[in-house]
Amino acid sequence: MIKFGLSSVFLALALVAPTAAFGQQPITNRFSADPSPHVFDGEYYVYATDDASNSGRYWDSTAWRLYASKDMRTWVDKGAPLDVTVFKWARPDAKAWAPEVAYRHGKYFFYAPVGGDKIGVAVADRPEGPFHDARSDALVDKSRDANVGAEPIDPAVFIDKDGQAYLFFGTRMPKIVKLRPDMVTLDGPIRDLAIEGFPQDDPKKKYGEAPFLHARGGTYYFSFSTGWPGQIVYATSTSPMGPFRYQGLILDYLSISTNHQAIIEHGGNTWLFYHDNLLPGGGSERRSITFAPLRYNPDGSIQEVKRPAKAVEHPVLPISGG
Ligand code: FUB
Repeated sequence: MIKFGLSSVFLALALVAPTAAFGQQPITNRFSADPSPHVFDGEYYVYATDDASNSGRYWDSTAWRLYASKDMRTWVDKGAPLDVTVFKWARPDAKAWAPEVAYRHGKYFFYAPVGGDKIGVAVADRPEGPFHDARSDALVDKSRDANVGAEPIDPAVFIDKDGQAYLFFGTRMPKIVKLRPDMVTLDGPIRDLAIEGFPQDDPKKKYGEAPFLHARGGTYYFSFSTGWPGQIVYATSTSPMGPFRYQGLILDYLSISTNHQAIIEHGGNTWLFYHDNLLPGGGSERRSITFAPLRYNPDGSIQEVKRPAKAVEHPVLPISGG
């Protein structure tokens, strides 16, 4: 029988503990939601809805939040890179919901749902800002544009390998519109995105919100939340414009009313970012961001991500101030 000394046991635990933490702990002890994760110049950035500054009764914060990390273990709170007052056309108390950021031509573009009926776009030279309004009006405006749906929120930008950029957004019906190379102008009509093949025996399997597109090989994966509460599910297509075919579950219902995901690939790894109820005092309006490895089967289908059964009891990662 091989005997291990206590010190070698501690050493072994120390070596495995950081990996085990992935997907089990919030990236910050500040309430935050709707992650928009990115890798810019080898550093990880997560733009977020700031649940810490809302009323606790509704998602009525008016600024977004940014967290950064060099190793995905220690995250730095970079403060508020943008607030709604940057958009002069917006009411100063307009709610700031799920953000998206895209990089192109040396600029960082911040797609900001403002007030539930408009999406603004701001631009900066650095990931942390300062961001300024890239237009003098909204990029998407329910009172101006056709076919924006009930709520033009939850923007997600995908830039294809041919350079074409697409903006996805919307609740209950996913919307897609091309962006011009300047990234701040719509190019053509806003269209409904078709998703076919939802299971006939499950009326809860439908599009709710949180659209997100990523590609792997020649396949486009469109993931989204099924509603309130929602599961994260996905559909696939051979084109970003669809039609997409329903495939299956990525992340099951949480204990809170919303579910919102984003997927990044870096260094050969794929990560699912989402929000959950992981912090003391948390709930549907006080969410927390975490992430987990996303794995594919040999046929390209996505394996379900199983969140820890008692995730809420996991300790909080250390955080340093920004
Ligand atoms: O954070 C406000 C809203 O909750 C987002 O826009 C939705 O995606 C949901 O997460």
